[in-house]
Amino acid sequence: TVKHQWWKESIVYQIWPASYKDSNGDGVGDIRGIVDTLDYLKELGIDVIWISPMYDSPQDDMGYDISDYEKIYEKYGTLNDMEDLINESHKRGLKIILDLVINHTSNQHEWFKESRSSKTNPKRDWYIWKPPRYDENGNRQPPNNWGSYFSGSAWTYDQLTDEYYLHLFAESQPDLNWENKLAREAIYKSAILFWLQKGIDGFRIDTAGMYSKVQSFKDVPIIFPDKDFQPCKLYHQHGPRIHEFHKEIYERFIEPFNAITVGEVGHSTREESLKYVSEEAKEMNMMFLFDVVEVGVDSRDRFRYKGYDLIDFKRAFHTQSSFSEGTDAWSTIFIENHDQPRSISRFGNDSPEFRVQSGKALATLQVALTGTEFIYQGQEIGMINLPRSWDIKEYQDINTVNYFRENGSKTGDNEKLMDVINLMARDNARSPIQWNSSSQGGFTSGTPWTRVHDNYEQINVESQLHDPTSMLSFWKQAIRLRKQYKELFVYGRLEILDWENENIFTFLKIDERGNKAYVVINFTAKSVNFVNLLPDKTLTLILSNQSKELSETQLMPYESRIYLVQ
Ligand code: TEU
Repeated sequence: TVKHQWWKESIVYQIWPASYKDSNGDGVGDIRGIVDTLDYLKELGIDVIWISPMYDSPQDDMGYDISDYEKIYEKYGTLNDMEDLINESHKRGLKIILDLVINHTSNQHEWFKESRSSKTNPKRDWYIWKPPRYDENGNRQPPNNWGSYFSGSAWTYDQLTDEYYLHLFAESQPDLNWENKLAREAIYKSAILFWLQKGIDGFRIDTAGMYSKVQSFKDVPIIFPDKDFQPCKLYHQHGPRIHEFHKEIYERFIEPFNAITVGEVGHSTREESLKYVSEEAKEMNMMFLFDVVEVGVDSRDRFRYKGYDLIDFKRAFHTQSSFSEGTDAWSTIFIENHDQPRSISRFGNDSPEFRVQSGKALATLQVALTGTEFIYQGQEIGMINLPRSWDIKEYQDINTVNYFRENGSKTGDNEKLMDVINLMARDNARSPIQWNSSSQGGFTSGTPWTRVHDNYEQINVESQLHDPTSMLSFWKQAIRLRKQYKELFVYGRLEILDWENENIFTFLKIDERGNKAYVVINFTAKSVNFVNLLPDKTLTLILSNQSKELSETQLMPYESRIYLVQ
């Protein structure tokens, strides 16, 4: 039997502070803005709020480049505001988890400034420094062929000491050296203990599989012959000491504070996943796997898009949501976050005709699956990707900008590249939340740091709040239902009934007593034949995304239904 825990039943809502709500008119979202909307989140049915990095940072990677773990980025507010947010959340029974970004810091962090200052500085070894290699012509080259997630080499040369430092992400995000015990202790004290003592309830652990690098720092095998630098997961994902590090964090900090954690692990086999999240392993409570969000893409390069069909999609959900079945581990459910495009544009249909319908179908799927459910800001009102007509200049994410710089054609014909950028860029998730139909969608009274989507008059919170047929009302209803039937939806076993069907996704959720829910979703923009796969059972409808009477033989475009089976 699966052990019941409050965090398994919780709905977690992710906030990306820069684009959430601006309370002071400087064009950037802030912590006050979050405090002002806590009742809205409570009303939606949220239990836990995850705040993406709000720490002091030069914002090269939107706060995932931290220059001081114990300070707040000026434009977001102050430590006082954070304390208020924690208190005001707790008053409403909401928990707060923070992003724990400890694979790297910003190059503006004091630790790195010291580390780079000389080869003999006591903090030199807190980061990963290596001497250059020289090619046959005597030209200086990086220590190996590892590529950064944000294009180019994973190494940057520093003239001051004639060595390179490692950065799996941006040049301004040097990787910490987890082999160094003093560095680890400093991370624990500043990034973890400081915040637990302030009363937060846990962490989302960034890049949780990457801290332990294979220490030989050898070249990786060539995967993309057209590139100078190669994806190097082989030597940094699930490295030799990764589980030791997580056990240390859990035992010394997470468990004593009774906190919860969800690790961003991304890619791993079932066997590897269980090492992180089996209860017995005592490393983290849950993990994010990328099976669903990377369906149809090459996981080593998000802009190499291959496409997918509904069968791939089913397989991805099955892997992600049921890998823990029969074990003491736990899984998560999500289709959006700050690194992913909007789900309606990607997995549904963002045309005006089907946007709401397909959004509700996706919500139906989400609330019915096993695992802790995560929703990303704006998902609840059905926000969609940026308009295709926008110029590359509207894109601000370092991932997108660097990629375009490296891959944009010299002739200026970039239509194909822009198609895939428009489909997959992280910028799609980062446009400001549309609160109402006033100028700038009510996000700010000033000039927004990034452009507000043109559709804010059609898609915004205010217009949906009191409309019982809105996306937002549907999410509320769906969340209530998930909680009401938690044995089935949160804890139940998943059984897919139509693996081969390319149009419809049909599955059962089965609880420990054998009670069943029957879920049917049409994933196409056409009406399709509906064949009831349980003809001799009594079916009671408990959720539907249609306003008309339901047909017994047809499913409308993107129609979704959940029945209880008797
Ligand atoms: O992401 C790490 C990660 O593995 C990726 O999803 C990454 O964003 C993607 O490969 C880029 O194409 C985390 C954060 O979620 C992300 O926002 C940060 O940029 C990254 O770590 C660095 O801190």
